[in-house]
Amino acid sequence: MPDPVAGSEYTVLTACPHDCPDACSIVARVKDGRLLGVAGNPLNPYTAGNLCRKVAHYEERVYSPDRVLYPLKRVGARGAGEWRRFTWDEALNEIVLRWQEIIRRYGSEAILPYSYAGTMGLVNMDACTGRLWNRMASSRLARTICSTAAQTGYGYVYGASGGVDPEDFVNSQFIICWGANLASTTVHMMPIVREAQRRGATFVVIDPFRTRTANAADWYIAPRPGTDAALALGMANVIFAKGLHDEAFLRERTVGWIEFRDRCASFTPDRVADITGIAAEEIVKLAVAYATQLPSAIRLGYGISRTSHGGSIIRAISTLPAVIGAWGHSGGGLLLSTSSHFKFNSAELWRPDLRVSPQDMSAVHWNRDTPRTINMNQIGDALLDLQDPPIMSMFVFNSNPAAVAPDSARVRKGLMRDDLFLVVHEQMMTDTANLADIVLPATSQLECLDIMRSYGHLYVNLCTPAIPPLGESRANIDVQNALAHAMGFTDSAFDQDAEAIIRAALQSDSPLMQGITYERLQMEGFVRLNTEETPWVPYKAGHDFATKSGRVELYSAAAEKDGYDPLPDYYPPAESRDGDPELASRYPINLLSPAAHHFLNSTFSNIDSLRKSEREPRIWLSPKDCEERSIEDGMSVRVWNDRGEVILAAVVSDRVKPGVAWSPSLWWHRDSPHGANVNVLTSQRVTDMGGGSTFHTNLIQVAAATHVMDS
Ligand SMILES: Nc1nc2c(c(=O)[nH]1)N[C@H]1C(S)=C(S)[C@@H](COP(=O)(O)OP(=O)(O)OC[C@H]3O[C@@H](n4cnc5c(=O)[nH]c(N)nc54)[C@H](O)[C@@H]3O)O[C@H]1N2
Ligand SMILES: Nc1nc2c(c(=O)[nH]1)N[C@H]1C(S)=C(S)[C@@H](COP(=O)(O)OP(=O)(O)OC[C@H]3O[C@@H](n4cnc5c(=O)[nH]c(N)nc54)[C@H](O)[C@@H]3O)O[C@H]1N2
Ligand SMILES: [Mo]
Repeated sequence: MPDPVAGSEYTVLTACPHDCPDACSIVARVKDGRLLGVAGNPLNPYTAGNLCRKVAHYEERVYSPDRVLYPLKRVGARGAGEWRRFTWDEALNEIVLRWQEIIRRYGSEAILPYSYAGTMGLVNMDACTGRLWNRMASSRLARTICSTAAQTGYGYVYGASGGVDPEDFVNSQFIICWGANLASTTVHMMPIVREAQRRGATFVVIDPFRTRTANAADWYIAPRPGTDAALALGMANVIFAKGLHDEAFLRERTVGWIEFRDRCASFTPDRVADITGIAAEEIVKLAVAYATQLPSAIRLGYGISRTSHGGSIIRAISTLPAVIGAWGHSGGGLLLSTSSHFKFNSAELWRPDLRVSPQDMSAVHWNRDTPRTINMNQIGDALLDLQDPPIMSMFVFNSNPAAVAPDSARVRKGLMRDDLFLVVHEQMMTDTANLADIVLPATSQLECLDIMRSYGHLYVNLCTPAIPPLGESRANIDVQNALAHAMGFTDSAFDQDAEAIIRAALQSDSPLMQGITYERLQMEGFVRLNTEETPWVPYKAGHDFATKSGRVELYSAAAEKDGYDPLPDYYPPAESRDGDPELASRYPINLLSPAAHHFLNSTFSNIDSLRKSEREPRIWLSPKDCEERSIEDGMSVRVWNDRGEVILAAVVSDRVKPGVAWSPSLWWHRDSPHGANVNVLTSQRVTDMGGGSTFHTNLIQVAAATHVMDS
């Protein structure tokens, strides 16, 4: 931290840590150790001096009345909110005594670290997800709630998620934003899109909900939820049939294009129209425009992959740029994620070398050689049903599972278990922290050191602390190192502080990482990956894709080996008219619950000004569905399915078609009517590939709350 002169105002170059592709460079203004405000760093070409609504008044979050400032021990009933302050030493001792007892009786797998991306820092996320837990042989967490379905589907085609440079979209003539809500979730991409539009590009949005992004589009297309694979394969079919494909690219740089073309042939415009609800002529028009208004690019979202067949959907859409040979040309290609371009030294972060076997930790008879893995999307069932051993302790950090995980009623029941020892390391007294036995206070990013990659651009950011930790809060890495020491682990890894870990992570042979040093990051705040040019065009002729063949795998032997069809296909969503007619007859409406504009998952949902902007927990319903149910705008409605029930305020709106509903995520249960947010309705079912979440494949019924319904 800089050593300021008392009474003077100064600035610190730092970065936003939140789970967002934009990973902004920030200038923090500080006086006497207090944060006065933040602004986007004007020198970073992608941040361009702008911050989103959520982060623009970050001081509201840093100094929120919900901040946890001291270690707290539960004194009343679980969830009653009665706490006693105690010291860090007492807290660490108690945790370790309980854990040692659990390991002795149940084995180390009875302990589960549960985390996601509260901070995306490589130190306080990546390193904290490996190291200690490897050494403890705890159960492993499959971190699947967000991106693994998409990564797996995309990976079968391209090997790794190395999308095109977002700054190159200004050079596109045709941009499809597909299942992404850029104007809310990737706000720094919108000025780039607008600039492309000024230069003549057509901007298309494909989304069952007419989002803010769709309002900025030249052409908006609303498919039935979960049917996009059919649309993509249908577009490919039109392109092949009209001879608009790039045969040279297909021959030289793909695998299996003939088999792929034959597969697409069954996706005629009429069949696709029937599946997607989009007119056949519009499908043809879209395919022709995509293949002829060159260069054309697709911005693909993760949101669309949170459907029962999300992996197959992403896989099908991802083939399109190869069909028209869009790769390797400025303004062309596809961007799902840029993350695999950041080649940090991941072994130095995760430290797989620290792994021991559960058998090394205790002599319990059910111990395996390798710890089991628990899918975070099924944490409700895992807490309630798993045996040999049951989960006896959960250590939660960087996440708020009570609010964000699907099938909330089950999750909450699991977290309420009397015999569960629940420790939550948090900044805020969240729905999850409120159920804990011990709450440990966490620093905000402005109070600790870290380094960030991005999944939406090509800049590395250093998060330099701007202010001292509030209260007794500590960074994740410091807490986990302290726990390791208290457990008696003597490995030198646990003596590494954030700076040592960052320096180790920067040791990389990748040409893209050359010249990125800790010292330079300290001076400049951010450094662009060492690309040949700006904007950067990856995968030019002569540069391999990351698949085994080095080509785009339209026919995937890897998929076949994993038990999937080697060619992409369309599958009806599990909960839908075609996927489960019986269920659809009882629950005729498909609920989508994607990102809210003013919240970030459940982060920021406790900040007064943002809560005011988001108004109240709401659900958008079509005029037809409302009329049939005598629902008027603003009315409280009951929304339910076999998993549970919530009360929401209805918005009668033609932004959704009949049979579709939209409710932005995520309010805290604490702030929701009857203490239940939309995740009471979502299911623990996982995607076809990658074990991902299915937040958008959930059928519901709706009725005016004043009417008594039989359920
Ligand atoms: N303001 C804000 N920003 C965020 C977040 C947030 O919560 N709030 N979350 C952050 C995180 S963790 C992530 S992963 C990213 C997510 O960023 P996005 O990928 O943009 O995610 P979502 O908004 O969840 O979903 C995108 C869109 O997919 C649409 N969709 C759902 N089902 C389908 C379908 O079957 N077909 C099509 N075509 N579209 C579908 C939804 O209606 C939604 O508008 O955003 C990050 N940024
Ligand atoms: N219905 C529905 N549910 C969803 C989604 C959806 O679209 N619809 N989106 C899903 C997606 S894409 C995702 S990624 C998940 C996100 O799930 P989570 O990663 O759990 O996301 P957040 O709700 O942002 O909770 C992060 C928590 O980490 C805390 N935190 C922040 N920084 C730190 C730190 O440095 N240390 C510690 N110890 N804690 C910290 C924050 O205070 C916050 O409470 O939610 C999923 N849930
Ligand atoms: Mo996410």
